[in-house]
Amino acid sequence: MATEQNQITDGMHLMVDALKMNGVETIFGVVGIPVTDLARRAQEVGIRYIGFRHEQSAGNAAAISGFLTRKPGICLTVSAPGFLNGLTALACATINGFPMIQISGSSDRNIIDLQQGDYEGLDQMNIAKPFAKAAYRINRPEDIATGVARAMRAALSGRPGGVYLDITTAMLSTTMDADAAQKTLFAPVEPAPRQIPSHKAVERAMVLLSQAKKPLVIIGKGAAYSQVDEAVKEFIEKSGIPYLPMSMAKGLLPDDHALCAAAARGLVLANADTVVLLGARLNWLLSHGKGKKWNADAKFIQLDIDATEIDSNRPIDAPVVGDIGSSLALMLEKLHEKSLPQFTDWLAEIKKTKEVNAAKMATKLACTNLPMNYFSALKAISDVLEKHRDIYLVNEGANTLDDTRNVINMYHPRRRLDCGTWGVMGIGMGYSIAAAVTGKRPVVAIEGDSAFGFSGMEIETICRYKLPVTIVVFNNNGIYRGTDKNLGGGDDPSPTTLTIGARYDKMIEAFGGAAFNATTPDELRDALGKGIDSGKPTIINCVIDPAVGVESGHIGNLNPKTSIKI
Ligand code: ADP
Ligand code: TZD
Ligand code: MG
Repeated sequence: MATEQNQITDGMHLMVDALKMNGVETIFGVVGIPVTDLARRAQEVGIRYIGFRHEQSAGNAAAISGFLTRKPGICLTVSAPGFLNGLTALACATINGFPMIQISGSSDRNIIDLQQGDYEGLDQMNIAKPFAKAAYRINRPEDIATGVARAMRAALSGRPGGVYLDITTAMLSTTMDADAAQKTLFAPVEPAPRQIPSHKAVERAMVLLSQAKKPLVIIGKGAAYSQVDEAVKEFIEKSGIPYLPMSMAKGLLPDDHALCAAAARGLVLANADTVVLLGARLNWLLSHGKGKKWNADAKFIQLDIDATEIDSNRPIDAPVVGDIGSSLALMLEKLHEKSLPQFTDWLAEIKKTKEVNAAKMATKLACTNLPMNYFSALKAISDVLEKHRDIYLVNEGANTLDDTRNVINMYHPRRRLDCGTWGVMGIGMGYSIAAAVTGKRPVVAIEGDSAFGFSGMEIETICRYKLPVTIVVFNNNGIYRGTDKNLGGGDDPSPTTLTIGARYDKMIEAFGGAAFNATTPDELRDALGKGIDSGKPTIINCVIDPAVGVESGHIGNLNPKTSIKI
């Protein structure tokens, strides 16, 4: 205790003690009034502090470290603008179901509540509420342990999410007897309790599954988050049911698994008669489980920890509400008692489609045109990543996102980190930093040139902490493509155009990182290999044909349908 000689402590010291007691190993943040000393003290007691250039990236880092570790990631922000900068990431964590706590300093309640205009004054907790799973404020040091425990429990239990924890300037400087303060500290017992589904629900699901002729399992990031990788694998292999991985569930089973139906996605959605949702929501990413992509007569079994998710988009025939580990364990017991029939014809149909689609993909990947298109560039990247199957792959953009997801195979759980449920741009550098810091492995970030711009300044953070991150910027001069013209005929670039021929690699030279410009697949292969092998911060500016991108990547259909053509 820094203040031991006079036997007192204060809110700031006690807050750090509480975080330490709760097992917090890393804080991601940006300092300033009133949290600078809190970050200093955290470092002093051995909590790693990673200082960012913008709170949104710090928040994204916290969120994804929560996904990777099943412990809430901690983001520290200053009052008002810093708090608001972090709030997008907090909202994003909540939407994605990632456990995270944004701890923000705030200014004087008496001035805020009377709206008298404090320095960075804002009624932060009330603003955070709609974007967070829960929001709390600690007004007295004696409440710190309770506040932290409530935040931990709210972030982790049930469907995980983002929690806001407000710490006032007055509370941080309020003193307290040191012994009495220590006695208030505790860590919550079992903050993420198991949720066991009812036997009836499991029985109902297994009866339905036993009647299936063309079953399909859809594995979502809820299953990836649960870290019950062996149970998922056993369920798929023992049942012999083909599966589709959602984007961040790729690698839970290796993408080259015989039962992986990703390359026959259209066929399986349109024909499956029984669908098992394993920690995946029927949101826009699955066309809400209805419409022309789906077999209208399909029956649904849904495994989810959140009962309110069931029936959210279409009736669910067999809900299994519980944590995936508990639910799968009970379903596996039933499978061991009585195996399902073999799905020979269904699997043969899928295999045939996979082979046709694989041949089409091989033709695309073999393209030798220059400048490179997405596929020839991704083929070069894939050649290198096949030798580094355990790296983290961070990915954002439109075409850059969709084509990378389809081309780059994943072989290990929780290694693909991307735009997630909102399709948000700006996660790239925050996710890369957290993956390197928390996952302690090399990271390759494949970034659209527009996407990279949202968090690009964090390359300084990557260099400052000497992180093994290689960033490949797919530079097609713009959002979706770089060839659009200003319809007004003026000199301004079109809304989708970025700087033609920009050299994103040069940016990292300012901070001592390695820079490559790749204009051919060979140059790209060479640069990526060097970046990964060096373990040093690296940017590769990868020149992509500006004309080949399609509007909004694979989701152009979501644009408003105007009857007058632009
Ligand atoms: P994806 O985007 O991969 O389809 P979603 O984020 O839409 O995945 O869905 C994940 C689902 O997993 C959420 O509905 C969430 O409630 C659920 N979930 C999260 N953790 C668990 C868990 N431990 N057990 C069961 N379900 C979980
Ligand atoms: N702002 C935020 C926060 N998220 C978004 N998704 C968007 C804006 C809109 N948007 C997309 O949906 S993709 C994208 C934007 C701006 C960038 C696409 O361009 P890119 O990728 O260079 O990253 P491609 O390869 O050129 O398609
Ligand atoms: Mg682009």
